[in-house]
Amino acid sequence: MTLLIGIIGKPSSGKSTFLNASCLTHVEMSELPFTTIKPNKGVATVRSKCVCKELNLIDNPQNSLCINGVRLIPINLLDVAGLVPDAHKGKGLGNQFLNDLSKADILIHIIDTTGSLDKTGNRTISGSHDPYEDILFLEQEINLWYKKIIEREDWNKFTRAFSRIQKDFIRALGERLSGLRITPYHIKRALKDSNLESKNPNEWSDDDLYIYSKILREISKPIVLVANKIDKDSSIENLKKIKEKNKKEIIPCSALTEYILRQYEEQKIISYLPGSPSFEILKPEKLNPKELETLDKIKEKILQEFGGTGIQKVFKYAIFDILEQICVYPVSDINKFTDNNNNVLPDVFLIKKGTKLIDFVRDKIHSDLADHFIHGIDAKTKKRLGENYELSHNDIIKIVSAK
Ligand SMILES: Nc1nc2c(ncn2[C@@H]2O[C@H](COP(=O)(O)OP(=O)(O)O)[C@@H](O)[C@H]2O)c(=O)[nH]1
Ligand SMILES: [Mg+2]
Repeated sequence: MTLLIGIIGKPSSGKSTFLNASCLTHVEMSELPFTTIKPNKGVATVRSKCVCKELNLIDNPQNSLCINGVRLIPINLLDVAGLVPDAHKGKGLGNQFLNDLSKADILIHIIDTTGSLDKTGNRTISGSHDPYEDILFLEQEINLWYKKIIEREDWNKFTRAFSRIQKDFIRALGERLSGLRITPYHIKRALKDSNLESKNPNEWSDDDLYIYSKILREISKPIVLVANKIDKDSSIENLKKIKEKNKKEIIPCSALTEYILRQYEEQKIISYLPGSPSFEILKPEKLNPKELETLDKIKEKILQEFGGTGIQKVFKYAIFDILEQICVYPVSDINKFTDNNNNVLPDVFLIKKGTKLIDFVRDKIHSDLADHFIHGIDAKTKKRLGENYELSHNDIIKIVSAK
């Protein structure tokens, strides 16, 4: 299954712009809170150096793209409507918007770093709002949403059936959380990390329940912080202040800049590979002096300063650093690195580091193939691989099965 990234943030922080810029879709963008009522979907790509380079092959990818030796691997994005404080209680259609996030593997918090929008996304005196507060309130809303799903209306009645934490409690809790892509592993790890492993569930206090919800949320839907609108002077100041208070990584970004560059690129006025720290003007005659000035500013104040618009950095950080994904290339011919139709290095899959070969086959290729699995072969070394082999980044694998 393709990874799903949920884009969250208060109204007008730039979520739709971020989605449009990374996918070049055309979702309505506006200054008015709640322009986005239905979630908008898009497909973006994350980059990884392709194995075609090390093997000196010319590939023809099927499930991805390869540009100058860089694989562009699809990821799904979902832009949900703006979340306001008390969203978990239903404020601003909050419940509906939070439920849209159920299937997300990771969340990207687009922060309005300018400080000129209040918590509900309405304009306020510039600089009067501290964006750090948005980080706190939004994280809390997501945690409280989890808590609500866990405790429902009947937590006391529910927990009475369990005198201590056992398999049946973990299974029952798993059922409550089944819509959220939460595994028994997540549930157990959160019990351990919250020190609640040996506390009888019907003795958990409200605080225990919150801490458990928070830790479970951190494990199952981590939040990546993005300081958007970094093209504004006030944002630079605010980012400094946020970094003093907040130890988590925060990635500076200008979604609007990416959007502008990709539009010029679509019209072939500039050449720009998204994620790169520079662009080249191909048709200066199509640009008026004001546009030329804007592009100059983008080059100097964004690209040179931050090494890019930030969008690709966000994906790279989310997928490879936080979700710990690696790239695996299945093939059927270990000498030519092709599939059955002679496509060289046709597919690449993102999977979690440490995944066993048999689980990879079952989840990403075919359960039938997993059921009749004999062994795998590492196409680079031609070595046999057993079902418990732990896959590594850039492995090229052939599966031998009895079917
Ligand atoms: N200066 C600047 N403005 C931005 C940026 N990203 C979005 N905006 C503006 O912020 C406003 C709200 O954007 P939108 O994407 O509709 O926000 P959403 O409500 O979070 O989806 C629009 O006027 C955008 O042009 C950015 O990186 N820099
Ligand atoms: Mg929007």
